[in-house]
Amino acid sequence: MSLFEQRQSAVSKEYERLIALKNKPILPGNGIFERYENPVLTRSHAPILWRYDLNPDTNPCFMERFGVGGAFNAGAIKWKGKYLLVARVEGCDRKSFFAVAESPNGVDSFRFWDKPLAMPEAGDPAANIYDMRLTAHEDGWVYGIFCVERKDPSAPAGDLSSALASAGIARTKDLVTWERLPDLKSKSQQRNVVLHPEWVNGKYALYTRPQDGFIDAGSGGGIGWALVDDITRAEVKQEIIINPRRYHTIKEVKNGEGPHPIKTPKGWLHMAHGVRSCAAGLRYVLYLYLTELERPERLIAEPAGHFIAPIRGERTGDVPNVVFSNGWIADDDGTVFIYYASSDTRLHVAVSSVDRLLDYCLHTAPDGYRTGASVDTLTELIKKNLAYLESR
Ligand code: M1P
Repeated sequence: MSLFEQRQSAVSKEYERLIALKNKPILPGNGIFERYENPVLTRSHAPILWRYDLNPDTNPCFMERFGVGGAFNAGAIKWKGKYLLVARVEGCDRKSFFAVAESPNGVDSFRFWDKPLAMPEAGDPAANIYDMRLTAHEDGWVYGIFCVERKDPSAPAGDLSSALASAGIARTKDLVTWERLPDLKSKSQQRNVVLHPEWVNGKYALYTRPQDGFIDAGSGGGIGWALVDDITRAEVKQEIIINPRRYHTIKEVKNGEGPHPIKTPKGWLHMAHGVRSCAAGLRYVLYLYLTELERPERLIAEPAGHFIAPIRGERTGDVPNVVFSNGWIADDDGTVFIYYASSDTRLHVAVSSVDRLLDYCLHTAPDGYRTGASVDTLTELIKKNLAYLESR
C-alpha cells in the first residue's frame, strides 16, 4: 500500500468514526438545560474533500492542502425535517466562510454539505464574513444576516488592524442559492444584527448592535431595535436600545442578540451574549430575556447573570473564555436545541424546552445591581425552603 493509500484510509476511517459518534446528555445538569458530551461541529468535521487533494499524483503524501482551524458560531434552522446549521468555518488563513451542516436528530451526526456556501458580494468585497443569523420570515424568504468586515480605509498608514463592521443581508428559498441584498445602512458600525421573524406594524424589524468601533461598543448602549420599510434597501433610521448594557453585570462591556427570538405563549424568548472585562481579558457568556408578544421591544423578564458560561474545555481555544450563540431550533414538541460555540473554536449543543426556559425566565430573580440585593434573594429562597421543609 502506498503512503497515499495508507493515509487516505486512516484519515477516512477517523472521519467516519467522528461523524458516527453518538452524543449523550451530561446528567443531572442544572434542570434548565442539558449540555451534551461531544461538540457537534469541530474543525475535524470539515470534509476530507475540502482539506485534501485526492489525486495521488499531485499529493503523494496525502497532505492537507486547505487547513481549517475551527467550526463555530452557527445559525440554525429546521429544514425539511433536518437540523441545519450554517456554521462559521474558519480557515487557517483566518478567513471565515459559511457552510451548511445537516443532522437527522439535532445532537449528533452533523455532516457538511459538499460545497461551502457561495455568498455573493455587495459593494466592496469583504475581508471576512461570519456569524449568520437565519430567519424564516413571514414574507416567505429565509434571510441570513451576518457580519461583514472590511479594512478601515481611513486607518493611518501602518495600522493594519482597524476594520469596519457592517451587517450583510442575503436571502434564499433553498439554502443553496443566495440573493445578496445591499448591506444595512446605519450611522454607526453594526454587528450582531438579527431579523425578527414577523412583521411589526407592517415593517421588517431588526435587532441591532450599534458600536463606535470594530471592537468597542463605545456609546452604543446595548441591543437596539429598528423598523425597516424595505429590506432590499434596509436602513436604520431610528434605533432605540431595548436591552441596555449596565455597570457590574455580565453585559457591562457589550452585548448582542443571539438568534431571532422564539415565539412562546408568554412572550418572545430571547438569547443574547454579554461581555465583561476582567484580568484575563473579555469574558463572553449567554443570557436570556423575555419580551411582550405584541411589542417585542418591551421587556417582561430577565434573569440575573448568565444562562450559559464557558466551563472546562470550553474555556480554551482561539479566543479563550468565550461562549457565543447565533442559532437555536425550537421543535414542534417544544424541545429547544441551543447551539453555542466555545472560544471561537467549536460548536456544542445544549437541550431544553420552551416550558423550562420560560420557567427559568419567569422564576429567576432579576439582577438587583448590588451585592446586598443578591444576598436578599438568596436569603429569601433559603427561608422559603426551611419553612417548607419544617411544614412536611
Ligand atoms: O470573539 C468573541 C466574539 O466576538 C465578536 O462578538 P462581539 O461583536 O459581541 O464582540 C464576534 O466577532 C463573534 O464572532 C466572536 O465569537
